[in-house]
Amino acid sequence: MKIERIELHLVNMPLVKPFETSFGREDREVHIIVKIYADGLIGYGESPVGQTPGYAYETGETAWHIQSEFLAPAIINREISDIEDFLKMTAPVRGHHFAKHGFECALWHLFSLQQNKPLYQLLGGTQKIIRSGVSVGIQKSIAELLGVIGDFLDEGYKRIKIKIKPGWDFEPVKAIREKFGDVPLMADANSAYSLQDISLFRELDPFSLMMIEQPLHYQDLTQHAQLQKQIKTPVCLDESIAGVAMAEAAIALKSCKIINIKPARVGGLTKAKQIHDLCQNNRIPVWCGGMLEMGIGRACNIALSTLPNFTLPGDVSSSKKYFHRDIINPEILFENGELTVPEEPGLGFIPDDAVIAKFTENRWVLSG
Ligand code: OSB
Ligand code: MG
Repeated sequence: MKIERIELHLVNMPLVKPFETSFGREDREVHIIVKIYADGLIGYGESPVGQTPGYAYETGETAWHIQSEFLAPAIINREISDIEDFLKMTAPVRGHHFAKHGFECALWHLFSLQQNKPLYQLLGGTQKIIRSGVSVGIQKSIAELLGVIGDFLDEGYKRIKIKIKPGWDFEPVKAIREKFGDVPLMADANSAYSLQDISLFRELDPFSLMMIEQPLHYQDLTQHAQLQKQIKTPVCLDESIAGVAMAEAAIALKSCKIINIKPARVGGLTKAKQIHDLCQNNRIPVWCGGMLEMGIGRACNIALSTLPNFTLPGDVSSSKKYFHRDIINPEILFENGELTVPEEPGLGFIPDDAVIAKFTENRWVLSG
């Protein structure tokens, strides 16, 4: 198909509740919605950038720059017959995975519409029902944390992930175990610790967490391998797996037993699927992480989660956990922690241009 028009929309939506991690607190999400027009069809993608370079180096401004100055000019007016073509045309741009993911998702969406198939089938997904947990940010007190977790358990979510940081780690985990028994529980440190904190990780071992996510430095693989040798809790990597090469290295070095796959972090669905396949061949279970996506990015995460090695509940969750009104119809709703994957061609959810327009604070267009 020939790429006729590309639009960027900077969409700014308040979160239902502020989300706090070891690297900061966000009360709104400002993401780039990408629209690509070809053959009378429109594909949508989302770049779920943070407002600070606290999780990844990209922000809305860096992604906008890369998309408007490099990615859009590389594909406008060009014939793209499959995703491989897009990856070749944009290979000269190194890194900037969130920026690339927004474009790649829009193209996957276009191909799924053109072939009249759901995106999950194009990806090779096999699971018809996917399961989700929730990621619970750092709260003001343990009492509040227990309240929030109780509400999510009542909604039926399949596992609880809490964010931890030094000073908010052992006590909250202990309190959750005391109040909720052996609920499936894990902790995400977002790189807040070092190997010097080994005594804390040993103290956490008896709580039988499903895993501890990204305890050490965001680029590290070797120290995670040393840590994994000394603790029983499985180490899961998030930030450190910035691409296929890092996943290969992590497996070779035994840096982790589980990998969190986020398409935005690894540069799109193609790379996400490659990491999935690699993990499957090495018997490393994976799950789909989240970046507080709006509906388009979330629909893309749902499609990815249907691949067979996504055996652990993800952070996908219902729209209403994040936003008062999502940008797609219908909104995403997990019931009892489960969602039946839609069979309609495309993303399975219809982007709502009126809602997108209402929250858009900047636009950019390139026409062929
Ligand atoms: O580390 O998984 C993470 C949110 C923003 C940045 C990083 C992370 C997260 C989450 C929330 O844990 C995932 C979600 O619910 O979308
Ligand atoms: Mg994480």
